[in-house]
Amino acid sequence: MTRPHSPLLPISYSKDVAAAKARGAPLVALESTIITHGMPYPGNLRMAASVEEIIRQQGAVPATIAVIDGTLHIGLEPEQLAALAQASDVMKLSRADLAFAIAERRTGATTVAATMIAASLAGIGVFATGGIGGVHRGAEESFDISADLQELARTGVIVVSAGPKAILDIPKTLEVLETSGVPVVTYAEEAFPAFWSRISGLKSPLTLSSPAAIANFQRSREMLGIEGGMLIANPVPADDEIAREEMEIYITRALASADDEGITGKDVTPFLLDALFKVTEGRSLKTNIALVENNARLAAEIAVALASS
Ligand code: PSU
Ligand code: MN
Repeated sequence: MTRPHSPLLPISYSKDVAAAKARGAPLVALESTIITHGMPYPGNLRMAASVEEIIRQQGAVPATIAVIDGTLHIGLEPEQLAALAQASDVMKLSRADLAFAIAERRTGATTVAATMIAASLAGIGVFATGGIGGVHRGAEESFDISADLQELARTGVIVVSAGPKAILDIPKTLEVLETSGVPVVTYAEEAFPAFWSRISGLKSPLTLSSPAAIANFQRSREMLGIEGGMLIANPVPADDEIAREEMEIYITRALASADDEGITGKDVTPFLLDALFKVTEGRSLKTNIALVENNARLAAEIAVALASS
């Protein structure tokens, strides 16, 4: 389903994405905040390129989304991707400021929320990321709840993640998703994952064990006319995970330094990811890359299944 938008919108499709749309090939959207604010260079570029390649290997076409000099790009050419991965002064765009970057001709990377908006207006129904934003620990004081959650409630895109980032309050994140009517489906496991770890200690609200079953569930939602997105939680592969108890030690340290330095707002998530990269001496990044690759594969399989359903 394509969300209506004005023909005046400065939007540009990459060659591959335009060709895929013309022949009705399955497409998978990818965000860019993970590239510019979630990982250091050059690991970020290697991740972005390998994720695109994995999607192609499954018979789908990747569409990495970003705003470059005020134009909304659906799919980036390799040079654009390489430039974005090294650029400084890139905005982190969510629903609140996606249009600001376009109006002011800025360059900005799209978060889960902004990528969902862009994917939906480009007619792309499946999106792969690492982990969604959610309810931060201490949200009862800080009120820090990611706009990703509201976007899942309203925009009809299937988001494939490894669960909410474990730096968050996962029980509260699940409560908000349930309240907003967002289905949360763990892939092939009853246990709800926690990004770097396969297990969060919580049971998944729903479980489905094949891309075809996920496509079928989506079709049933459409038959009922239920709007909004769906969250797929795809546990990180066992060989790449960092066990929850161990990760919790690092997270506690990272949260303490964010607190010491008075980090707030949009800077919180990038700061914590970087702090974890340092305390784990790069292990958290290795796991992050592995889980995004794993999500890209599943997202492509879902896009292929939807195309034949
Ligand atoms: N997944 C990752 N790394 C990231 C993100 C997701 O593996 O950096 C980004 C996504 O763009 C997500 C954002 O939307 O983190 C959440 O930011 P916030 O908590 O400020 O809403
Ligand atoms: Mn926030």
